[in-house]
Amino acid sequence: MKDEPCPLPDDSRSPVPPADLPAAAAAPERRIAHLDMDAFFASVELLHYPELRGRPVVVGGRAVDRPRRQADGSLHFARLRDYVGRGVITTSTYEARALGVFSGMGLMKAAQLAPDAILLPANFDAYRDYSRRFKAAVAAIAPCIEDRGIDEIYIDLSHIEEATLPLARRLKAAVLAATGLTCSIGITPNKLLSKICSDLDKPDGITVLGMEEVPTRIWPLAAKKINGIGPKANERLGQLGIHSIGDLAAAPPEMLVQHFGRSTGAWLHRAAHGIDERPLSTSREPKSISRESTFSRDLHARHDRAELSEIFTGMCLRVADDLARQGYVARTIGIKLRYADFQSVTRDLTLAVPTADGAAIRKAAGECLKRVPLQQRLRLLGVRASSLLPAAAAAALPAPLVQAELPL
Ligand code: DCP
Ligand code: MG
Repeated sequence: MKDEPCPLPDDSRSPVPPADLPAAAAAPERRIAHLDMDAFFASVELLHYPELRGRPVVVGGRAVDRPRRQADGSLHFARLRDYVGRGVITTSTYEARALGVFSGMGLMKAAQLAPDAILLPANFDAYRDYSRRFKAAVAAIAPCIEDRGIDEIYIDLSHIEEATLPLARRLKAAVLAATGLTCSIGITPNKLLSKICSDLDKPDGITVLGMEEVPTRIWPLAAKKINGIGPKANERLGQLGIHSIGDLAAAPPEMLVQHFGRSTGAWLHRAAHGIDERPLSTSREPKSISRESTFSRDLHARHDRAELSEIFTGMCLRVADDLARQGYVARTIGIKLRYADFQSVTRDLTLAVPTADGAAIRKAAGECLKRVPLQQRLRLLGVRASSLLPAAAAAALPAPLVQAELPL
């Protein structure tokens, strides 16, 4: 049974109002918050090692050594400069960021910028635990939540009768009481603007913004601050002389459509004007289940065939286990490869019959693998199951329907 705490969306209203209709006319203004934890993994580590507060600290992967207890009882923490390997930073404290060290950066490269920064291993169980705690604390005040991952949520505050600022402070206080951690909140009429705003006053910030403030407070920001404008789109916008969100808002929509296609072009135009009617998606159903692994050395499809094949099969079996444990079958199986030069490719295959079977997943993933170039060495391999269906619902599918879809 699924709890449905949010008001039901009105199906008669299209999620995207026609272009000639101002958004405000389509529906009453909503009040949506985006809440994002501050330096999340690193902040959880600081709860365990309070002696590190105020120091530059980075969290690496699982393979990084844990702090060692010394003879005098104190802990010995590893320094970035002593790290050798291919790990990357998952996150860093604000003190480390001041030295130029950010998420995604290779640990050895980071060591050149901040050799004395403390390096800690990631402890995902602890992060998941704190993630559950902060979400439960928010849900006790405002139950309509869209879970966006381990450290961020959207919250619909439209139906809560409390002024925005006191409510935002109450949410932050509840998160702090439940976890000892700070977060930053953006509150605006929609998800797009709130996501931008939660980042404007980090850490420990509250940013409230109305539509009338879009020109003054949003337009000066870089175009890539819009969630959905990735590095590639940003580069293409730059080539067109579009750097800020204001530049984008001023660009003729036809020009955007010409360069980015009809739907992306139209979306860019609307996003730049702060228009976003997407409802919160409050379902708890996962969209996909995946496993991936970065190798400790680059592997070659032919020379390291046995090793790769073992890893690949193991990954497929783990995806199958995850599906079975969570009670899903998947209709689409995909793979992801990253080559030695960091280029990535993905391929997927839609099955006639949804499955959670390890052998079937291995077979489908193998088919995908045949469709990618394998001359270069590989850094990373991943397997993903998507288009998920609850196993019980799939079992109830009428057999003729399933059979009719079997390939001949
Ligand atoms: N993360 C990761 N790899 C990345 C980026 C992030 O593993 N490339 C993890 C570590 C982060 C967490 O996800 O702690 C949340 O990501 P955020 O982007 O919200 O970053 P932080 O919470 O660390 O910092 P901020 O205060 O900027 O939100
Ligand atoms: Mg965060």
